[in-house]
Amino acid sequence: MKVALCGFPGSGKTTVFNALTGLQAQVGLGAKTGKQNLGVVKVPDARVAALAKLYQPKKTTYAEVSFVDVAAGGTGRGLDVATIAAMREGDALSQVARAFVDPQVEASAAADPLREIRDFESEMNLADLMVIEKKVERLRKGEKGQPREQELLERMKAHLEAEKPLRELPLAADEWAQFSGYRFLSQKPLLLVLNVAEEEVTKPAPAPIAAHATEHGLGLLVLSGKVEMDIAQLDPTEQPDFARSLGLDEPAAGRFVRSAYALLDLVSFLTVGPDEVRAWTIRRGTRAREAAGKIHTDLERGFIRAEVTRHEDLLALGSEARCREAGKLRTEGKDYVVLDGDVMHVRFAV
Ligand SMILES: Nc1nc2c(ncn2[C@@H]2O[C@H](COP(=O)(O)OP(=O)(O)OP(=O)(O)O)[C@@H](O)[C@H]2O)c(=O)[nH]1
Ligand SMILES: [Mg+2]
Repeated sequence: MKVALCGFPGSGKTTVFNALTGLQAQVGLGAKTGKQNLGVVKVPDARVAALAKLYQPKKTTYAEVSFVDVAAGGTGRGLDVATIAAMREGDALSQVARAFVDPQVEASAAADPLREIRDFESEMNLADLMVIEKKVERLRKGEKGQPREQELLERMKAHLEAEKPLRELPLAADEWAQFSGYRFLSQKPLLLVLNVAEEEVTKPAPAPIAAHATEHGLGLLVLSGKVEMDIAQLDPTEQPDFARSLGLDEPAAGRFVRSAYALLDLVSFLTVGPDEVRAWTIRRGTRAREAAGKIHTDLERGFIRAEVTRHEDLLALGSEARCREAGKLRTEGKDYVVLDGDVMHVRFAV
């Protein structure tokens, strides 16, 4: 999964990027250089850690999320071509909105995050609208399109012109499917990050922003990029205690990744053995055969059955053999819907 961190210049994207990845990309320069930062983080997962303790495998592999810090290039508030292109690559977008005031930061006197959120949404709607208008124009002039393409695009156009993002346009899944190549920005899941001042980290989000997120089905996280960046630079073993000393339950990286998973409706299943204990990411509702394909295409093609245990049972009983004796190991067919935390062993023929 790839999350693109975006937002207006100086909102704290690079600071948040550093907080999430533990990297040390240079802050305060992005808008001038147009430089993008890339980083990968492991998804914290206590189940993987516990299973690794049980199996002592050669290798332990956590699920990963990659982040790209999309420097808001250009001059004004608008989105330039490179920024839009980088955002289109994301499976999800996360807009960092500035809620901190820092006298050292240029033009940082007043913060109006809700306005920033709305303005940025308008920019994303506009970027999609421009693409759609061009296509509609060509179709009107006689370019051959898919069946119903023009009709649906006209509906999207009207929707965007009413200043509503495409994720709020109720089209059927098969209607959306033919437009997947467009990678519309306003259709992507959006996680808002309210970048607050150091002394505000333990406060909930202001009511109007929380209401906005709820009303529009957006994720929302409150954090201080600066504080979290300090936490992320510490040794991992010291991070939880330091976070707690600041009144935080945990570092933001964990909260962020969980929110992104929830927003994208992602879950993890697990595989275990002496070689590797590993978490695999799938969309909720994925069936066993398709899930097996995540591990290897051979496992999908030659799928026979899946042997499934719950990680709780496996941890409590100590081995798959004991789970079998206790009736806790199920045999499931290709259409079994894999659940979060299932431990799966795929039987297949090559
Ligand atoms: N006080 C305070 N300052 C912050 C916080 N987050 C970022 N800043 C400061 O705000 C300035 C801009 O932060 P960046 O992380 O570079 O912002 P950006 O969104 O990446 O900016 P561009 O890449 O230029 O668009 C820097 O001087 C940061 O130190 C925060 O939580 N609190
Ligand atoms: Mg930056």
